[in-house]
Amino acid sequence: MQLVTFPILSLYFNYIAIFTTSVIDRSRFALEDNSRYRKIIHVDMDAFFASVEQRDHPELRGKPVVVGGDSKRSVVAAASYEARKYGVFSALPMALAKQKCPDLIIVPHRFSVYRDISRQIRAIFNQYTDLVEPLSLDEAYLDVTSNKLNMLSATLIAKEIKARVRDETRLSCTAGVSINKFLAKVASGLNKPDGLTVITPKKVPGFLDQLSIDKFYGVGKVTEQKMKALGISTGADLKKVSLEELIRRFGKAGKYYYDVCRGIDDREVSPSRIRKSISVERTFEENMYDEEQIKIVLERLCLELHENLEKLNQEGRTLHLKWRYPDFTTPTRSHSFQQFTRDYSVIVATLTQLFVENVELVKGIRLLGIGISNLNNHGQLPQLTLDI
Ligand code: DCP
Ligand code: CA
Ligand code: CA
Repeated sequence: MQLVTFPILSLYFNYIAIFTTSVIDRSRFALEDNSRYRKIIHVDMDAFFASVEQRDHPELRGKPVVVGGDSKRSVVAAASYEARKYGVFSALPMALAKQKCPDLIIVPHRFSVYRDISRQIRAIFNQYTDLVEPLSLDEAYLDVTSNKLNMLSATLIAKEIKARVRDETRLSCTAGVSINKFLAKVASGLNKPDGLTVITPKKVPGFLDQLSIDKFYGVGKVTEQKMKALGISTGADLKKVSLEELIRRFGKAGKYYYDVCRGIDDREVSPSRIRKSISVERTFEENMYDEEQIKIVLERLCLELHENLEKLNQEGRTLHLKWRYPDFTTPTRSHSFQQFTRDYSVIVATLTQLFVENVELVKGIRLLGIGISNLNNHGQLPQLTLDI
């Protein structure tokens, strides 16, 4: 919400280093870091989908724009900074967004364009290091402790990356630089848009002590409320709670909270694991015999598969169908294409045909599953979950 106070900044290339104010400081960070600390950068594109639409449609620039559908059930996927001034944010129901901002311009998404830009920025990251871990289409962690250009200063790398992203995509991003993933991620959220925040090793304890609990990455709305009820509203408060109590109250995450408020986060920046296939399945409570009913389930599964492919920025060449008879035999059939696809209608048509041609419905079926393999791993993204 603090974003609203920085609308003008998006117009300029702004280097905001609230924790690193001099060149001397920065080089010291580099030296210190070189021997004792990792150098992690987190980069996140500003108002990603909305900025892309403003880039490609100049008439939308400076206007309140959202990307999303315009039906009753649609929600805002992305909001331009101009739209945010009206209290319009992502995940807000579109109807409500229109009430808040009557002049709102609603633009449909162009997912393939966003995916291409995602690849472009990843190619820029890869010029510095192979240790790039995308968290979603528009953000990634980079470990630049040792990097391809032998640069000592992570801050300088972040500045270069910001400039290259701007040159090559005509879009702005915000970066955070620090000694681990947690701090880099939090740092990149502080000065949006077009910001760069560096938390040097020396500044880490003071920074964490004053950091309000809702800014801690990994503390969601529910946990925030729970912590507030326990009198924890800053990092300093969190540090006073024992490990035992945190584990008792928050389970496994308790250890994570205990560590991160002390500046400890040993998670590696791990480039995406290569995924071989994506699948979804349903087991029925009772054996199913009715073709129309099963086709409804099949369509539902196809939609889930299609959505997973979009989420993971993936496409594949081979579709699989599997089904289980009451005697637990589980046949499978597959069909391959020349081209990669994640098209919903192609998925439905292909799997429906496999289903009609192969499944002996008179026997009844107790499970239906579908999947896709031979994935195009170029655009691969890891699962969009918080790995704590
Ligand atoms: N996105 C989406 N649905 C959501 C959240 C996000 O489709 N519920 C998409 C649209 C965003 C993109 O992912 O543009 C990146 O999400 P971010 O959370 O990084 O948000 P933005 O990039 O839009 O804004 P910010 O400048 O705050 O990062
Ligand atoms: Ca973003
Ligand atoms: Ca993001």
